[in-house]
Amino acid sequence: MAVQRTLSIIKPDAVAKNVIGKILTRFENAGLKIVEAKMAQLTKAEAEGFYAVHAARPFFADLVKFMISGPVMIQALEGENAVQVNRDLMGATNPKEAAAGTIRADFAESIDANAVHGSDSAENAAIEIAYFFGK
Ligand code: IDP
Repeated sequence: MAVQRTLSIIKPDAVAKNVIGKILTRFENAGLKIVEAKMAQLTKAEAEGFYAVHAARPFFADLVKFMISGPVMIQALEGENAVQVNRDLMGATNPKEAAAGTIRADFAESIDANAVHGSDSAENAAIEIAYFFGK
């Protein structure tokens, strides 16, 4: 498996809990390098654009509202098989279904406030990294 990049967002709930460092440490311990990083307060338009694929879903408005409810930390992570490595670290979308020891099992409260975003494919990772880092 080649070296890949993936987009990670530490969502407002996890930033508010003051666990940015703990989450970044998990990435580093798994061999992922943080090659881009920034704090951001997303605008409604930025959050809607980022999650445009979910625009027709019933939870879309709540998702956007949550993502703009406070600052986030956005990173590009690089490493072997980075997309899947990050998805494995994150755990299932619903923290109640996330495997023990995953980020969502340890830091997330609910399917809405679930601590982290991670790209679900190399193709989407390239689009998402360009969306926030412009390259
Ligand atoms: P993922 O973040 O695990 O890739 P997606 O299906 O891409 O999950 O959904 C994007 C985000 O939308 C989730 O992380 C979660 O915050 C929110 N979401 C997904 N499904 C639901 C739902 O059924 N109710 C409320 N929020 C949801």
